[in-house]
Formats: sequence, structure tokens, C-alpha cells
Amino acid sequence: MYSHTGAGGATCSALPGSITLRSNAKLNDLFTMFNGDKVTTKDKFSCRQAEMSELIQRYELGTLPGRPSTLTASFSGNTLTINCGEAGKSISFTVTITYPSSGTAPYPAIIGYGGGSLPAPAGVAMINFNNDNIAAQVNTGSRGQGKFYDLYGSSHSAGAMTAWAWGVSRVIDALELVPGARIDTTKIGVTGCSRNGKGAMVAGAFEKRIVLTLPQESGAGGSACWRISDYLKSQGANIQTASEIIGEDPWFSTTFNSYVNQVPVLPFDHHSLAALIAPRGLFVIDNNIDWLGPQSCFGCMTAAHMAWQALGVSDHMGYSQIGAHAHCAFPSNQQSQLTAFVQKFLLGQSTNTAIFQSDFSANQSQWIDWTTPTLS
Ligand code: MCU
Repeated sequence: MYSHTGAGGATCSALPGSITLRSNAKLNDLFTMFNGDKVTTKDKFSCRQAEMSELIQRYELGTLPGRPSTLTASFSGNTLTINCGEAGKSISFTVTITYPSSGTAPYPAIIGYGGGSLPAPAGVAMINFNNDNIAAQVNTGSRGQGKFYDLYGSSHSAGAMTAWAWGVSRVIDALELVPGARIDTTKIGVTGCSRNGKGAMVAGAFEKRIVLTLPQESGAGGSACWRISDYLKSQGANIQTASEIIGEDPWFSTTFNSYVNQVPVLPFDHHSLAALIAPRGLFVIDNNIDWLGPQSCFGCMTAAHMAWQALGVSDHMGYSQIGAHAHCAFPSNQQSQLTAFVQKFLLGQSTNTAIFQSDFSANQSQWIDWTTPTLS
């Protein structure tokens, strides 16, 4: 049984520990609770978000642990050391911070998986997060390896992306403890490209202290929806699907393996994952590479956008799909868009972030059989 209190003290209906999944070819309604209740207020939408988070952890990504019993941090020579302890086990890991040459401390910061693949914005610190050290992504045989599993055991249900998100949360915990690191923990972004872009989206979805999520070319497991990708594959596209991706790396929980050949029964898709970020900032940066499923990504993020629209902050989420460049080589023609999001969410400026573009059109009637309410 899972229950909690939503925003504004809203009482959230509990999701039973065991539920019956029903097949749904369409993308799941973001505004109807699993028990059928309609979401009509912003506070109740926070209940729906908690429910979707629970469902995604249960069937796809594995369980996200909270802050460990002990957590200490130290800072020296631009390196932040984070020590975590739980049930007699302990781990220690580090991140390195590169400070901007302009701006004033404490600085906003972007946590970059593997350092990230975006140019460092003016006035913003970059935090290099070695996610592979927290959970390996070498091949499926690397499941259960990394610091997260040293602490929680190699058979923990969390896939690598959940383990990384846990690590990001601990970095923010540590930054809160160590003012000497000179980072403004109310102005934290996260990014990563490709496999690390999937991870960045998951971190933004699970960690509410992140105010700007910048997944880049994340494809399947990121901005693509499993349902749309399966459909495009059936139409002959060379596109990564759920059944293919689980054979590559331990990004997901092993539980997901049971659902990759019956995607329509999943009580969520990746528009639901992205919608966990609302009303916080999300700018999805995509390319036009078949394997990443650009049409699926655009359709999926068009559905996700409805969460921000319902909350009355449509321009807190943007989507930009621009091709004709190498994978993870950020193109100059997306720079002004990225700058607008960084300035609004990390630097407190007023910019135009009403950005939603792709060479594709989103076939909404094929995928969406629900409407966007105006939440009170
Ligand atoms: C887009 O992310 C992945 C993709 O899921 C994999 O199938 C492919 O092998 O690698 C991409 C990636 O991470 O490239 C760096």
C-alpha cells in the first residue's frame, strides 16, 4: 500500500500494493488517478505525480531509496566528497566542480552526467557527476555493480538510472551541508546526453530540488514513449524499443523485462515520467537520428507538455528537435533556446521559453484520448 499527502495538504488516494493492469494502446491519461478519480486541482495533480512515480518505480525503474541514515560531506580543491552509510555499510564518492569566470557566489550549477555534453553557460558552475561509478552501464552483465549497490546490495531492484538519480540527490544533500562549495542549491540543473540523457530525465523526475532538467538526445528510455516506438517499429522504422533496450544495459529494473513485450499494459509511458518534472523547468534537446525515435520523442513530449499546460505554466517545458549534426554534438542553432531556459530557471531572468519545435507533426488523436483540464 502506498499513500501520501500531496501539495497543499491534499489527501492522496492510496495505490494498493497489488493492482490489475489493463491494456491501453493509447498514452495513459495524466489527469486520471489509477482508481479512476479525475484530477481537477493542482494539489491533486501532485497526488497523481506521486502515483505515477510509484508506478514507474514498480514496473520500470526500480525502487528509489531516500537519504541514507548517515550522510557527511567535505570540500577541498574543487572536489566534493560525499560519504553515505546505511545498515553498517558505507560508501564514499566525489564530484568535481568547475566554477564560472563570471557571476557571483553562491553559483547556480548544472550537474552533468559524465560531465554532460552542453557548453557551460555564463555564470553557472558545472558539476561533473561520474554516474558510471554509482551504477555501471557496460552491458547487462554489469548489473548490480557500482557504489549504489555496494551500499544497498547487488540485487537491489533499482536499475542504473534510479541508482544515478539517488546519487544526484546525495550530491545536492552534500552541497546543502557544505556552504564552502559556494553552490546555490535552489538553482540546480541536471543534464546528460544519450544514455546519460535518459538518466538526466529520471533525475529530474525523481528529485524536486532540481529546477531545470536538460536531457539531450535521450531516445528510448528518455524522451521517447514505448508505445509510439513499438508502433513506428511495426511500420518499419529502425528504432530502439523496450524489448530491444533491455538487452543492452542495466538501465531499468529487472521487473521491466516482464513488460517489454506487453507495453500496452504499462500504467504509464514516458510522457508520465517527464510529467513528474512539472511545474519545474524541462527543456528536451533532441536530434533526428532514427534509432533514437525522433517521431516518438516529439509525440511523447507533446503529451507530456499537457501537464505544464494544465498547471498554467506551458513555457516551463520546451522541446527542440534539430538534426544534421553528430550525436551529442550540441549544435549552435539550439544555443539561444538553451540560454533562454538557463537564464530563466538558473539565473532568475525573464526570457521567452515558449519553444516547441520538430520537423515531425505529433499525431495526437492516435495517442491521446483524454483532454487537458485547467487545474484550479
Ligand atoms: C540514445 O542512447 C543510447 C541508445 O539507447 C543505445 O542503444 C546506443 O547504443 O547508445 C546510445 C548512447 O548512449 O550513445 C552514447
